[in-house]
Amino acid sequence: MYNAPYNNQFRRCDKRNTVKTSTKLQDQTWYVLGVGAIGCLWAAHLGLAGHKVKLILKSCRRLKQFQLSSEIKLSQQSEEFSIPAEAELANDKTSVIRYLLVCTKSPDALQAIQSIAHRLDQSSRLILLLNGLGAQQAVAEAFPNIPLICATTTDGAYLRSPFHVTHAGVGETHFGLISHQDEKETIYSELKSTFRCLGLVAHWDNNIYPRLCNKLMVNAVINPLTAIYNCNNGEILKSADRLSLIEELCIEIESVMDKLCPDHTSNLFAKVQKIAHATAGNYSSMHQDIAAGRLTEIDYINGYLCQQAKELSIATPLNLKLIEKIKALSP
Ligand code: KPL
Repeated sequence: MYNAPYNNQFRRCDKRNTVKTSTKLQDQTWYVLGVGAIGCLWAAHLGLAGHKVKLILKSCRRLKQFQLSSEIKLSQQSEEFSIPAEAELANDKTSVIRYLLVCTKSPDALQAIQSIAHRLDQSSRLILLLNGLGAQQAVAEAFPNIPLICATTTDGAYLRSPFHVTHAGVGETHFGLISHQDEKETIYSELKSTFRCLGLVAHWDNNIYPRLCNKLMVNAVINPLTAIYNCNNGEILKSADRLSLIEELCIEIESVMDKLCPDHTSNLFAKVQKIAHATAGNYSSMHQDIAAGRLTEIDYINGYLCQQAKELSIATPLNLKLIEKIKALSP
């Protein structure tokens, strides 16, 4: 299912070796903000494809930790790669950032981008690979002069240790422009060549909103339920009571999305069961956030849905209940 991951021009590193040379196809420096599993996965693949990668870190402690090796480790399909990268603090530099990939948690996205606002201009390509909805709109309002690209992924990844990512499930990432539509063709042709050389599957969508909504709908069921029941994705399917709650919840979510995004895919109940089954052994990101005492993305998933529903005068009692329960479990 992978795209041909490595072009002949790139030297592929052997197991546990470091990528020593690579002939750059394009002169692109990619900055990555948010170095969780997905941020590291993309940073690693951009580096493997020959781009210069710079991580923007939020503390001196993280910077020092990264500089012990100055590389990102990627484990995938029983192979290990070490990809050299650079890192800097948000306020350390002043040079303009042209390619910025934002993979933070949704609640942190706006503030993180604002911390480097002085380095962004109209030529910047701002790509938001975030969960849920709401943060993208806040960034679009705060940065009206910069074309905003949103992305959503089904790749599965987890961090083994800081800056060491395992690509656990091969999925796809879809990108699309949500502002400055007049620049669509230029931006698309620019990014197309980057995506083509990546070892990740990436597609451009003319309308990314339905895809963001589809992901949100699934997350609005699996994420809070796994956190509330303190279980993995598969276990939410394991009782008749849980299944009937899921079914009712799906109906409520669809009633909102039918109005909000008529292009969403149908039969959420079947889709949730399929995804929970396919990722049965995984713990959802919300379960992991609660377990680690972090703020969750509930306001950008079920919260976004309820807020939109309120404007549409649609009742969402089940979603409101889930939000209340998650907030009670959150720090
Ligand atoms: O996207 C996910 C998440 O955990 O955020 C799911 C689909 C629930 C997979 O774990």
